[in-house]
Amino acid sequence: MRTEDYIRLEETYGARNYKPLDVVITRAEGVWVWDVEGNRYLDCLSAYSAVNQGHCHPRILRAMVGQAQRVTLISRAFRNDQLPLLEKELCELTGYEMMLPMNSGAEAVETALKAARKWGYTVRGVPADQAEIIVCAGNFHGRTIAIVGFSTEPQYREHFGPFTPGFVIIPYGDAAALEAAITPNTVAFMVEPIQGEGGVIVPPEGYLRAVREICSRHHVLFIADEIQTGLGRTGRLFACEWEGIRPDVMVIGKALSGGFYPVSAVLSSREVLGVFRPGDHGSTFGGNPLACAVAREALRVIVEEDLPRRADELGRYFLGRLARIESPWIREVRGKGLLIGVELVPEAGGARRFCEALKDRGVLCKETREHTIRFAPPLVITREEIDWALERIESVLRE
Ligand code: IF1
Repeated sequence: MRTEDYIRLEETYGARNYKPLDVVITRAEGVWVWDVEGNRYLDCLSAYSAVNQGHCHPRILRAMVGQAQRVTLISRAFRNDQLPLLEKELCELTGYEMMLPMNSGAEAVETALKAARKWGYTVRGVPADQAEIIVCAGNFHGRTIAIVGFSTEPQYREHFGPFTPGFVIIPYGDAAALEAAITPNTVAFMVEPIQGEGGVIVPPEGYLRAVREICSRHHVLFIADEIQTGLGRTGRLFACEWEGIRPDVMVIGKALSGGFYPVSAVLSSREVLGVFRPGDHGSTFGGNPLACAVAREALRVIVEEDLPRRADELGRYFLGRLARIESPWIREVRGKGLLIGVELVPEAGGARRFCEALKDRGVLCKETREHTIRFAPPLVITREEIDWALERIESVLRE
């Protein structure tokens, strides 16, 4: 079968909840992917930062196959020999006291929201069903009804109501707005250290330190959604490290499995995650031995291959080169580490056609918020591979 045959099948049988580029990937390794016609592309999206370790990393593959031959899933009705090891290793790596394993990022976000509400009622004494959680405009935290209910993107909300009450929206990057929005019923503030889907929006220097201080002073949980910015992407193990602050609750996912399996987790203190009693919360696949074995190896690869430092050094190089491109189309180049956005001027007619042109030259990337091209290659990329991509990016943006 050829590209158009696969596309026709998808158009016949698949719901149209995405508008993918017309490239049909059949194989991937490291930063490279191949389509069904044998064409090779450099992946500059990394499955939205889920393959920071590079596609099909051999060490994670070996861990997955080995575990899959022993036991994959037995539910949490019984214990297994992988979850306790992941819990210990992840808590030691991050410095948190406890973790709760889930599968998708949205499920981990929902878990963090439930923990914050129950902490508010049982520890802070907020009146029943009065808990408020503050979030930012331009947020992306997943696609469940509760989460899209506090999205500010009309398309994510339209025709999906009614929504969950108890969420307050403030502008992103404005610490004073957080101070002003806190009430005696506020239990938490949830924020992305950099807004990925919002268009790679980096908040003003000092913003995370300011909101950390405000949350501490008001005894409000500071929840960082590091599902996309975490695990090396921005040049530190976690993006919050750039401002030297520690969230009360941290949510991770995506690269936690290196792209092999949906694995997510909530990390926090005993005071917060200790509110869960047996039967309060769970999921069929959460914390299964296969997921845990994969996540343990995915974390080892991030640390042992020094991926955060690579993202820092190569990100500065990549961003610096992009910022020097002479092009009438570029409005702003921004980002941190290897999470980079090139915002185009409206006259450029939207980023999509530049992504199509880049695909034709062998570079796969994705537009975000219509006018921004996101560049987020796997953190194992080399400087030579960045140069290879830059040649093509410069030629497309100079046209
Ligand atoms: C889609 C966006 C990125 C996330 C943050 C939670 C989640 C995500 C910061 C939920 C997921 C994915 C979802 C995917 C596209 C992609 C995305 F464009 F949607 F926003 F990366 F920027 N918090 N982001 O980025 O995790 O449940 O998906 O595992 O839904 O189209 P998930």
